[in-house]
Amino acid sequence: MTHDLESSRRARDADAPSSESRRGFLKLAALTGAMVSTTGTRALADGDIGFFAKDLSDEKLTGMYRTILRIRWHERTQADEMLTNPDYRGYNHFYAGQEAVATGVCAALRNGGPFDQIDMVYSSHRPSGHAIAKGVDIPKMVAEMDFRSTGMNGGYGAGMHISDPTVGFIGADGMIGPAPVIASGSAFSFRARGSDQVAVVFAGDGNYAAPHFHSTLNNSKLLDLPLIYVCENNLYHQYAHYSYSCPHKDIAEAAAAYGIPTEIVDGQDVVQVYNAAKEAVDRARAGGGPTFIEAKTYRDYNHWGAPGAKAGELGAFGYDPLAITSFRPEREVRAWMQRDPVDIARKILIDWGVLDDAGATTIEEEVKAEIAAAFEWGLSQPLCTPEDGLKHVFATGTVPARQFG
Ligand SMILES: Cc1ncc(C[n+]2csc(CCOP(=O)(O)OP(=O)(O)O)c2C)c(N)n1
Ligand SMILES: [Mg+2]
Repeated sequence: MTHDLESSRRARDADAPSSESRRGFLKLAALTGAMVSTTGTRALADGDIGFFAKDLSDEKLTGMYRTILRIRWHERTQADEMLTNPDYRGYNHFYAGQEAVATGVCAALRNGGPFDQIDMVYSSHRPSGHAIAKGVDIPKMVAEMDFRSTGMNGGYGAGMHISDPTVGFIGADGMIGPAPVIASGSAFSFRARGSDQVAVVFAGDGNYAAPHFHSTLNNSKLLDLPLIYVCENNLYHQYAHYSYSCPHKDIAEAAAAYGIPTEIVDGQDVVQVYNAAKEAVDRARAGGGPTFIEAKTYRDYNHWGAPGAKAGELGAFGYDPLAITSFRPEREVRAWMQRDPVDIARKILIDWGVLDDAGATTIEEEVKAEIAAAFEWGLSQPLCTPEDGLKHVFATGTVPARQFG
């Protein structure tokens, strides 16, 4: 091996230009490098934050920061409702900690316009971040999650079945496994119709062990579908570390085996996520087929609801009584919370001169007020009634379900 490297180095040196022409060669190489970076076709050197996000307008970058904050304050407010309000019926698998993933990906998508032109997002059982980043009406989502009849889905969807096709948020999915297959079906239809739309699926590390993961990647590669598979590797599925069910350290290795371009990103850094997503979207729109993005991330709360959390504070610590296999060490949770996606986005925007500290704080205050108003409106909406229970189905009668009045 060493010998091979040595001989190839000698061969390369023999071909190298002389020192005078080498300077010219280096100048040319530098110029070419500059051209490559200004055309924005690839990220800069390893460890650099990449080109695409640097090219964004201040307005777009500020919008991404606002989206991260909206998700964060939605989650925190909902957790507080669950902890303090006995009349609150809603629940969620909280997305706090992972905000930069949904925000960075959706910022690279087409989210507005006619239904047959916008990009489609398929979500999971942890959907509120994806929904907000795709642009759903937040007050209506709040109402929906509390089973209100004027909610986004008439109170029928609640936490795990929200959807809003008008912005391309095709919806949450309570089952672990199928969403990537359904998303690849959308991607197939885009290709069949000759549309340049892109389908995105967000799925956790837990999806690796489902057969759908493998058939989706295989088929989307065979058919060159415009599909972006975003694997949110937050290290755990429910209470089990992903190493219990996956032999790879990077799940992206498994996607690479299907011949799919892969990108591993720091899921706490919205700029890194955006850069990877933009490259994937450009590839898909141009007919270049699927991309697999693995975002390394972490959730601040426990798997479901707010056990271990305190009202008014971010995060959940200590033993989750629902845990059956393992639990997350408190030091691990605190270490990840040191790399908070809100703080990272704020710092980048201030470093880049997009915002100053006061401007960033003003946005945060505006978002807190917006989310407070969303909850005030959502939780004042009429509840579903037993008569609503069997609407839109063939059966008649009422449903004496516990969530009614
Ligand atoms: C088919 C199926 N099996 C089991 C479950 C129960 N379940 C809900 S969430 C979850 C773990 C999901 O983990 P992951 O995909 O890593 O997503 P995360 O919760 O970390 O966001 C499981 C097993 C389910 N919803 N569907
Ligand atoms: Mg997980």
